[in-house]
Amino acid sequence: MRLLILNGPNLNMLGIREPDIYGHESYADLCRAIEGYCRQAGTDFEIFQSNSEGDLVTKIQEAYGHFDGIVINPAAYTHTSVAILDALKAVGLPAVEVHLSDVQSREEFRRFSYVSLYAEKTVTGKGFAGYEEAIRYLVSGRLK
Ligand code: CA2
Repeated sequence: MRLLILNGPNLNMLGIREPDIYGHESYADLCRAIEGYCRQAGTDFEIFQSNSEGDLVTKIQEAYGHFDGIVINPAAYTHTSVAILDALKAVGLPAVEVHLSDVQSREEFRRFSYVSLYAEKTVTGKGFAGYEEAIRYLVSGRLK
């Protein structure tokens, strides 16, 4: 099994500001944690981060035939991107949406997610552990 882990805009800035919301750990720390979760779950993986909506769409398209599932934190594109939603629908791979923060308890504009219209599961407000839950779901729950 092979999972694609996608991270959207500004997640590469983790740990630099707003530690009260996103914690003190860096994006490199997040990647190390994801690597550990995937190893523990026994799955191959690739992590991709981009600040560009088009690059994320292209990466989702390229996942077709090469990956068995997608874990995606679309970051701000969560709330705006029909293009990412359409790309997920186009490839038809099982997908889990992850948010580090509890988006439901923040600003009104963070409450709606286009990606949630496709994702089988959404994990919010659990920090890095949300990625572990998503990976475990795809490896041992949804897929086998
Ligand atoms: O909670 C999440 O994981 C989010 O997807 C993070 C996004 C935000 O736009 C979503 O509404 C929820 C933001 C990504 C990181 O933003 C930073 C802001 C300041 C400092 C470092 C990162």
